[in-house]
Amino acid sequence: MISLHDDGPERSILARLILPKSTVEDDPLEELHGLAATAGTQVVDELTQKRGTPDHSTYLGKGKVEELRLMVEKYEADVIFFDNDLNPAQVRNLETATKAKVIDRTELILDIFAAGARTHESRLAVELAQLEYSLPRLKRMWTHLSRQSMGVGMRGPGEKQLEVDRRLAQKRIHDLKEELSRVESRRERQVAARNDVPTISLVGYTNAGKSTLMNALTEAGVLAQDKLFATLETRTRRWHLPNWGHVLISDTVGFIRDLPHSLVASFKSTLEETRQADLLMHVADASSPNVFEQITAVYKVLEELGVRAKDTLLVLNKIDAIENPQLLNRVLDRYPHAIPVSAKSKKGLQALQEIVGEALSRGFLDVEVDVAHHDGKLLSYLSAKGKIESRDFGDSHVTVRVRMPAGAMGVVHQTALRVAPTKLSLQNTVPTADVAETQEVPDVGDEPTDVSSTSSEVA
Ligand SMILES: Nc1nc2c(ncn2[C@@H]2O[C@H](COP(=O)(O)OP(=O)(O)OP(=O)(O)O)[C@@H](O)[C@H]2O)c(=O)[nH]1
Ligand SMILES: [Mg+2]
Repeated sequence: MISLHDDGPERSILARLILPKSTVEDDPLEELHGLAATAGTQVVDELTQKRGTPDHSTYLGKGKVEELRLMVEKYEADVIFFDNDLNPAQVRNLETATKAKVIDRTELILDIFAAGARTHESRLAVELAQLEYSLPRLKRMWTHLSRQSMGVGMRGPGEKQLEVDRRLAQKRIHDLKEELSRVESRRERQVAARNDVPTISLVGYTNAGKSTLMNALTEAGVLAQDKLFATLETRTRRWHLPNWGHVLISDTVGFIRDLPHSLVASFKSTLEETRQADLLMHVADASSPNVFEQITAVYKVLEELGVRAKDTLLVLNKIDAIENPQLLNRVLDRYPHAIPVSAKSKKGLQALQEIVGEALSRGFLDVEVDVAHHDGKLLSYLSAKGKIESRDFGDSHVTVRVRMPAGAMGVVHQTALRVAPTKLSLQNTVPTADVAETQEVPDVGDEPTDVSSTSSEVA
């Protein structure tokens, strides 16, 4: 955001209307505070109000609007951020009453995304979401103007201009959608073509520590920051899982509650890795007082994205920052299979690796396949779909030891001379995650290789 003060950043005031159905966190403005800071403003004051329904013209009640006006005056504030979504008339009325710019939750999130988008793909996605957000507002503003200042049949210049703007916006939305759908199908094909290695995708609430965990596991050097939406693109790295071999792990954009629908939709291509991943690692910030709401919000976004029925591991991060062990127990009571870790101190990472290996094994089989020498087709199928561990050439056939995705076995059975479980298969003993024990990670990953990113990052 542009600073209007010579002496520092824009000054903001936070406001939230708490409606009867909303979950009220311990600090109802904590998240908005983070968003306001990420947008580069300095928060100078805040206000909440509980009400049965929003006021239809000013969203908050009259008394609270007057309080806001006084706050703006006192601190020379530039902008008021609302944690709610407001309609255009409410925004306008509040701006008139308080003499400050009024920005609702969706607009603030879009602004942060716009400021952070670095790749061609994420820029397209944000522009589309922003246009879709403002188009109905243009339209409503237009109806409002024509009703108030112009009689029937009169076409003032203001109205004409708005109509032109609206048409331009619609055309641009159309073009952006076309371009994004091209990017989407290209990405879909790219990701699908990599079906030889299992893929794991990190998902989670923004600021939960996904990038930090990715770095801890693979030495990837992905940017991790104490700000919301530090990551807006997808980066995929090779990860060497002891007892398993190479897998691909990707880190992507974080989620937030009530994420604007248009934004979710336009980030589909960025989230393609997630949509096609074999396993999701859902990273949650166990030290946050809102951990339950955040976990729920992430599952909701995954559903909106159409990512269902997938093996998901819940990883409870930041256990080093939990002062009261009761808090962690509270989360573990509800999610007994969750894996407590600290990406920062690397506690619990060893156990995490073993559990990931175990989860991947569920979909894979270690088999010994006898293939006739002339059956080149099956031989290449095995190396395309599976991970070959050894080949023994006999007189009449080759014996291949291979780890295959269970779903690819049908084809193997059609022409193989013999298929049997591999003797001496890898052990899948999974020790329980012990929070109290510090576990250093030996040999995590090899050279960090950026095998794919949604597009190159700007240095
Ligand atoms: N105390 C503690 N802090 C952590 C841990 N993991 C991450 N953090 C901090 O949490 C903040 C956010 O970390 P990121 O890795 O950027 O989080 P993210 O989930 O990638 O966030 P976005 O990309 O913004 O969605 C940073 O300040 C990290 O240093 C942890 O295990 N313990
Ligand atoms: Mg990140």
